[in-house]
Amino acid sequence: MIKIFIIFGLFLTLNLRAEYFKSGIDTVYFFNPGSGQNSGQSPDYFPENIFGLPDTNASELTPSSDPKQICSIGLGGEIIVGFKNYIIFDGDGPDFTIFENAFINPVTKKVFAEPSKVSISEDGINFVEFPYDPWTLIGCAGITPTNGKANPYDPEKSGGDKFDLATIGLKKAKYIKITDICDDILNNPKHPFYDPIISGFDLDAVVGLNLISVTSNIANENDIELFPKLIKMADRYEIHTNSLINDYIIYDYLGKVVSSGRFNDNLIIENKNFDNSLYFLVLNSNFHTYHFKISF
Ligand SMILES: [Ca+2]
Ligand SMILES: [Ca+2]
Repeated sequence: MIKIFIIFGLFLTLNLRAEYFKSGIDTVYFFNPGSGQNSGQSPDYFPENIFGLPDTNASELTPSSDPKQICSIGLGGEIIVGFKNYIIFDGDGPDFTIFENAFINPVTKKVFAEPSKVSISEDGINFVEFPYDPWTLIGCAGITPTNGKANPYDPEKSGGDKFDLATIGLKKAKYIKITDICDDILNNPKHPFYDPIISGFDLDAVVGLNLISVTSNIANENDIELFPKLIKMADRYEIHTNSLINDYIIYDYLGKVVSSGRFNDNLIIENKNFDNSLYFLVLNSNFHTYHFKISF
């Protein structure tokens, strides 16, 4: 009878969270400005004006329009941004926030919105779009004012528009594409957000909330899971990894399955449950299969 003990626990959850970094973007991969507004596009300001954190002076009634802080993408414009040393990961809750300079019009009490659609990609070629409603603009960037006085890493208070990779079923992404869709509103005076002075999406900042370093414990850039660590102790093996391993299988040297099951955060394999022999441990995740040789 082989017994495998699986450890659950808050302790591990906390450790996993500690692997995530938070940062403003620091890289522009592509920029194709649209027509209309071009404020903040000159090299005097761009791209520093969209790097780092959102303008601390921005609030829901006083949007930032400082070209040192904001780059207008223009009508139909498109920009692809990201992080030099990080990949965005699907952690708990929202994974990144996009800050534009939307504001509440004090007369109409309505948001003055210059929206973009947002899509993300692992390879920079195939992008998956976040769903949005072209009428309510829910799911777009550029619809929620920035609260510059709040912690920009606190999506509950920071304002801006939040995006969760889980919404589109992606585990990771390296590229964020922001595409202005203001023409859809300008061309339709019946649109609830119609305003003749709409002039295109204005990007202030993009802040990653769940980031993983591409250089730490990672076999290559396309494999951003933290590689599982196999630790041999006197009386057992311990396998430490993040929570993305789905299941494990142990084969004997003849290829017969001797144990298998769901994998939850951690795995302990006790010597006393195995013969003095060679075994193969296989860990399966959505992205990868890991093979280990273990012997007792
Ligand atoms: Ca800015
Ligand atoms: Ca998430």
